[in-house]
Amino acid sequence: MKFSNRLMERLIEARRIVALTGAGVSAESGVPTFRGNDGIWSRFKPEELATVDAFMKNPQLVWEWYAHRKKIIASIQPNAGHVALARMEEMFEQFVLVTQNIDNLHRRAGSKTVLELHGNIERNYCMKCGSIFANDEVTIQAGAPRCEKKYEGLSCDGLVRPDVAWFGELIPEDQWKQSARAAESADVFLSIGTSGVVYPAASLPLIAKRSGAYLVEVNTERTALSDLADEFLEGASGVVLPALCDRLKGTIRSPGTIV
Ligand code: BJW
Ligand code: ZN
Repeated sequence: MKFSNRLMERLIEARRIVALTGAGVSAESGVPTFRGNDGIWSRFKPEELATVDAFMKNPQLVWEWYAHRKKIIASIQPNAGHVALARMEEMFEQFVLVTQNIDNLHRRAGSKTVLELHGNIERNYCMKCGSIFANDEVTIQAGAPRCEKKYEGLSCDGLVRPDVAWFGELIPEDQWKQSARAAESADVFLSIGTSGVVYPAASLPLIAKRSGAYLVEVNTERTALSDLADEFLEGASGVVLPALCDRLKGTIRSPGTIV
């Protein structure tokens, strides 16, 4: 795969890289994307599964959906795209990975600086007392799991929910602030495998571009961002990213050092 001289120059000169990832990066691991013909939202209505109102109305249904997805995600592995991003982190002085994905595959692939905008499917929390629970601490029962923490001898009994961001909910403030700050100071911003329609995540490439970053998109299809991007790299992230990594290897000797 060929990469432009301009892209290679910008990457070699870059000190700060930000990569924003979406569901497309996990597609090659077997996690379905949300939009498009085979996407989750072609079969399920987001307002029936991914809002707090939907959860309060039918916690059992929403939990069944999450239990199914938790099972799929626990049984799959990071793919070559995840691994390439973890390798890239080692090559640059600062490499911030911002993900909309909740599947934890970036960390499992070895990425260290990961900001999670939409939460993590491996965590759950009590809506009453805020206690955090790992998946193996949650018992899925009729209705929905209940918090078993004891306060002054009495069980909390609050509803436990997955620690993910649903539509209409604020995304985690600390993750957002760090992401926006990283986007503002990025030399190169990579938008990978996301349709770029969900805000505020979708504003990160715009913030980066406005602040002078070189904007690169990796996607199997063009998106609303493509015309604004300085480069559109068409293809699967599991193919494009390892190729880019190989091209960078031998060009960048140690973080920030041009060979
Ligand atoms: C490949 C590939 C391969 C395939 N290689 N590529 C401004 C304007 C309009 C609306 C809003 C706005 N600001 C806020 C809103 C409301 C809303 C929103 O954005 N709505 C729009 C959809 C219209 N946003 C929110 O509600 C957010 N909260 C918020 O803003 O709080 C403030 C607020 C509060 C109250 C009222 C109003 C504002 C929260 C958003 C939470 C999103 N949650 C979900 C579910 C997470 C939990 C779960 O999974 O169970 O997050 S929805 C879903 O979409 C999921 C994803 O992270 C997110 C983004 O999807 P993504 O990753 O882009 O996936 P796809 O499927 O869309 O795209 C995949 C791409 O990959 C495609 O382009 C393919 O071509 C490509 N691809 N294979 C490379 N191998
Ligand atoms: Zn509780």
